[in-house]
Amino acid sequence: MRSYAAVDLGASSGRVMVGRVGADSLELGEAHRFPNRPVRVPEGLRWDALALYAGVLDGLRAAGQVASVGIDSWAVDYGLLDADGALLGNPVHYRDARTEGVAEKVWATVPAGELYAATGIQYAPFNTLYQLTAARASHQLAHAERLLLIPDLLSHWLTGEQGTELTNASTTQLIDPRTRTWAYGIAERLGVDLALFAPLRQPGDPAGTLRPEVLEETGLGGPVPVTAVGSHDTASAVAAVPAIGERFAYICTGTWSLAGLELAAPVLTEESRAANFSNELGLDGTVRYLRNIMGLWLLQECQRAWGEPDLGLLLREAGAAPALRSVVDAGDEVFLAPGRMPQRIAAACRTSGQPVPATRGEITRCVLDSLALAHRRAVADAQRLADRPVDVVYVVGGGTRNALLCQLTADACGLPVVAGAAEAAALGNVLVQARAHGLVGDLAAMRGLLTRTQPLTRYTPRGDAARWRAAEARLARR
Ligand code: ADP
Ligand code: LRH
Repeated sequence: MRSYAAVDLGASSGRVMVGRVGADSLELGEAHRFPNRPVRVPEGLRWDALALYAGVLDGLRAAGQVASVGIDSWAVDYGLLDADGALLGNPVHYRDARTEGVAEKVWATVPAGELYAATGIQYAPFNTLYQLTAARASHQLAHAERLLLIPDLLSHWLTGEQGTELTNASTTQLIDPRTRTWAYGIAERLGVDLALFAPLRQPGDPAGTLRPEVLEETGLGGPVPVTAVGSHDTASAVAAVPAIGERFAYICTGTWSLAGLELAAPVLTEESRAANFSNELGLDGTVRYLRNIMGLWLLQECQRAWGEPDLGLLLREAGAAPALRSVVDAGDEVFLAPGRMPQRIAAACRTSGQPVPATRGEITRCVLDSLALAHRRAVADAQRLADRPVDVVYVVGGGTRNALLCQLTADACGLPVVAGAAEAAALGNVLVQARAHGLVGDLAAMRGLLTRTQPLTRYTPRGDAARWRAAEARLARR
């Protein structure tokens, strides 16, 4: 048995998990969890990078002696370092308003169709490319010598080494998914200096060892290697989908829902662009062909607006509320920014001519029905666009703890749902480290180990397909 520490930073919380891996065993335990709270300062919405790093150090201390450490986090965001290696300001949050209207400026130089054909990444205002364009005239970018994506930044602070891990790099919209390296031509035309980025790293590559000061602060005995993992949390989570064979779709449900397929090659058609699917890079040459859906963010923001009532109670009220009464488009950018979420949901229902949910239970039900509907659309569209039929939908991430959401997803998709690990990203993170140390085989072997060791819950679709079709039609008519 060997122990690995998985640092997994989600948009709502950070955690340090410890995975114990044996010849045919895999156990995961939580060493430390801490909130990840964005901070609004006069210049905008920022991540508290130092609080995250402090949480990581606390977590490593709590984890105890491990064979290696791996880090994954949410995508697209980055920290800038100056020539002395100092962080230039707090990393900008992807929900910050600075990217409003920026994509159109980028498309004036490289038309959206051409950009998609070269990078395979769906339009989202916060893609790193648009963030860099928004920051072009900023003092910080002018003084930056290095750009490190969030997991690479934390890895740098732990080790002193720098790299750009590939799966997360693919979310910058500056990677060509066919060559799996930088889209040099796109970067040049858009004036992005690729020298800002440290050399690319693959999942499984060594990423240095914990610095002596880190060992001292965490009480660990050195040397402790840091191993590059699929540092995009969704890459790690998809690696930990307990699937057998190829005919499956996955939905990673947390702050976001990422719904799609695992493919051997990207789909770069115009139809795919119009349907807003991304070709993010996964482990072992795979492509994560998926759509970003607003996810449980919608509920998190309602909970915040309501003063954080008990989630179990809310879900029970939602379970008792009328089904499919009103639905909103859970992919709609209007829900991206924080604040006033219950009102925004009510407004969307009102303008689409549906009953306006009033109670907390009704609003929660509207969110869950809308998410399930968005899952249905993504799973159906992905199959059509990639010409890959599926028999089952695997759900992983924090949303697996929400049985109502899983059941509604099965109902909406008309397919069995198998709910895997709530902490799938941490499991994928651990497995890639274990593999780099020779303990596990290829992706199929990793998934085999998961199916033998992790509890799975199965949800069978209840045959109300017509109601979901009708709800879908209601949204399409908007
Ligand atoms: P992220 O990694 O993006 O921060 P997670 O994968 O941790 O998100 O998922 C967080 C979400 O999981 C919460 O917002 C909540 O909706 C859901 N969740 C967590 N715990 C529970 C629970 N006990 N019951 C129902 N839902 C839960
Ligand atoms: C989920 C996630 C998702 C990205 C978003 C910014 O945590 O990494 O895959 O699109 O955050």
